[in-house]
Amino acid sequence: MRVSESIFGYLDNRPVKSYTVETAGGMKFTCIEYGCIITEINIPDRNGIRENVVLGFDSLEEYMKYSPYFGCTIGRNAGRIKNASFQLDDVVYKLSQNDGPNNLHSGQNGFHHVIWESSIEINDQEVKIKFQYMSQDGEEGFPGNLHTVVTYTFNNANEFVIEYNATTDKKTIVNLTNHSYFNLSGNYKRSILDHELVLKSDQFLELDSDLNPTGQVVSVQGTAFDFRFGQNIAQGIETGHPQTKLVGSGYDHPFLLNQNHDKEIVVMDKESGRKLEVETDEPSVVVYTGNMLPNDFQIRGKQSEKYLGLCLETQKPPNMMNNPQYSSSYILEPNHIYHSRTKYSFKLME
Ligand code: FUC
Repeated sequence: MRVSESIFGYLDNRPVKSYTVETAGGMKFTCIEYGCIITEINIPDRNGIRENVVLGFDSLEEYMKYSPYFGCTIGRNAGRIKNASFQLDDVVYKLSQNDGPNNLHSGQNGFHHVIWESSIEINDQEVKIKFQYMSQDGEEGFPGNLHTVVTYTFNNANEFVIEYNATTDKKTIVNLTNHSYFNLSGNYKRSILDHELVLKSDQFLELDSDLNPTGQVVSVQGTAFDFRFGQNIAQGIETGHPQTKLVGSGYDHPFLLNQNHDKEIVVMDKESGRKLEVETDEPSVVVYTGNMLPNDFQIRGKQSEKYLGLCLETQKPPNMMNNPQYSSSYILEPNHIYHSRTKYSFKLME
């Protein structure tokens, strides 16, 4: 395995480092200290042609100007919080309203928008890139000084693992994820509409018109949300299910996972033969099919457009800190550790 380090750009005169890891399996991965963003994942197709399978840019300026959360860590809380507020014990915490009346991905200056301190560890089998960030008590409205470590670990089998660890000095909520937009066609040649998705999920959460989960858990059986036996994204959208229409003809929904660490999320692109398996500790995955991707900028020479990327945000279902049935799972107390792990394995289809 080889690792190289360089300066990706400067933010307020501060250098932002990038790391590139090349594995013996042919994966070439680049990430940066700004937002822990994964800028590129290059993977061979069935003919051995190595191409990039995530949306990203080559400059910080573009990330600042356009990026709809490409490749970043989302925190302290992933997804929407209805009316941008939540209650812990007797205190109501007010967050910024950056998505109509709601809070989305923790506000303008969430974890995606800060510079993390990085270090690397290398041994024969693995490379680890570690990012750390100290979020101050009250930052973006959240209580507690929260110290977060995000670690990317690589091996030679084209697998990488994201681990999240966090500790606080005051009771708070934490729900972290990564917001990579995958497109297995390679260098964004095609949209993700003909990607096949397989999900070990019997239930999804219904959304309201602001795209917040209503709390209603719905069976996928016989609906556009049934990915248990595999379904192309386009096939599901074409059903015209009211919930797919609501989010702009696509998916932007939390699916409750039946199982963990057992190939619970699989995406395949038949034409390139690339396959991605995702395994996680988390109880759900928000499947977002890029329905709202703007089309007023270029992504490495390709015009951005709807359905160009597929996000698989492993996390606790959004907004459920406001639901008594789920709220305790979001809470992090002092002297406890938040820990969560998601593994991404790139393979070729048989
Ligand atoms: C996903 C979606 C949101 C939003 C964002 C950019 O996490 O759930 O609807 O568009 O990405």
